[in-house]
Amino acid sequence: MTKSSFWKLINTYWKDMNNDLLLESDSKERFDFNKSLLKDVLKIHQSEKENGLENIIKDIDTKSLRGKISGCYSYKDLYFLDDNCDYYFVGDIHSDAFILEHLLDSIEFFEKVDKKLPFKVVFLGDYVDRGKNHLKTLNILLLLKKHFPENIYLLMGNHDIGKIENGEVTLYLKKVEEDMDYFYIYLNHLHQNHKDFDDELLDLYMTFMNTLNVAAFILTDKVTIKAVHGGIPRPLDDQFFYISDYGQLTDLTLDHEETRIRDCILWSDPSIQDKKTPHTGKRFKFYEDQLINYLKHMNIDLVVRGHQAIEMGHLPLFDKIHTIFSSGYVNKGDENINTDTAYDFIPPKVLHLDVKKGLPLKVLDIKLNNH
Ligand SMILES: [Mn+2]
Repeated sequence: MTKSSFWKLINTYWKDMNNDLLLESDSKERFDFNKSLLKDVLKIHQSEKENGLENIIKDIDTKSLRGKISGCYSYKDLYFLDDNCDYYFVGDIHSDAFILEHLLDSIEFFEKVDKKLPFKVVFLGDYVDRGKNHLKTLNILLLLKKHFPENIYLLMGNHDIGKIENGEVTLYLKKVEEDMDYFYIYLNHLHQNHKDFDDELLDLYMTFMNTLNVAAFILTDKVTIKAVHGGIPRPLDDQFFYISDYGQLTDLTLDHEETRIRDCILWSDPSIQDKKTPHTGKRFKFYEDQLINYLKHMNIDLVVRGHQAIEMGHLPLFDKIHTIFSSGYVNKGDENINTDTAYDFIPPKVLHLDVKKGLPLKVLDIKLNNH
């Protein structure tokens, strides 16, 4: 699929549409387009998961995987990607469809695809909530995964999971407001108010979001990276010996502070404070020595994550963890022309691993006419 046919298809359904407008208009064609895309991508995700690593995984050490896998594998909701190619990491998008077009331009996505250059784009989750274009954002991501399954990898963020049952919305967020800027509240509204937004479509959305993989281990010749939305599991006496299988990272069982281990890696944040504050719950802070112990335990070099709306769009800490945020302003002259974003104070960024050069990662701007 070419760049122009890609955007032509998106514009057929989504030109000038946003959360507010969709509520009033006839949308059967849009809903049907969504349905078929969701079905196609769920099939792709299913086939990735069937391509499992069960026979190869022995322990938690990434070293044991070297030379044994090739391409993309999935094991217990984790990706293992060992293609020795360039990687791009995209932080939180938050229903900002506008940024996706400029982001793909900034990394010359379609040009690279045309030239058959090997590369992968890893999205770190939080696709929905807050911004102005939930469904268009998801449509773009789904269309990308459908047509470029080996270039696009979609991880789960804490905003992406939720549940709607008999008209009741359950979110895993602190605040639940009756606000259309929350994706699941919006979905529930569509389901209850549009005859063409049927049970099947609602179920497809929930299945897609709730079955996304939770982290990706990227193994290139020079560097091993864990990509994830939040961070690391909760330290136990600053250590991680209780994690002895990769699968535990995505476990829904509780850790020693009564929190699902999966939720810890979706929510936790690095901290530069000297004094450790003991934290229970999902959004705990972890410190430099704990991060170093975790990297050693897993035999990885670096964590790349999103989750925090960093003022500059990018923040490296301890030389070992990068926070990246990818929604924000796109200026024309001095004026922001991105009306989809809820973060019009952030310069959005993307991270690039140039496989030939290795570290450090390069920080790319997302802006108008980047090339
Ligand atoms: Mn988040």
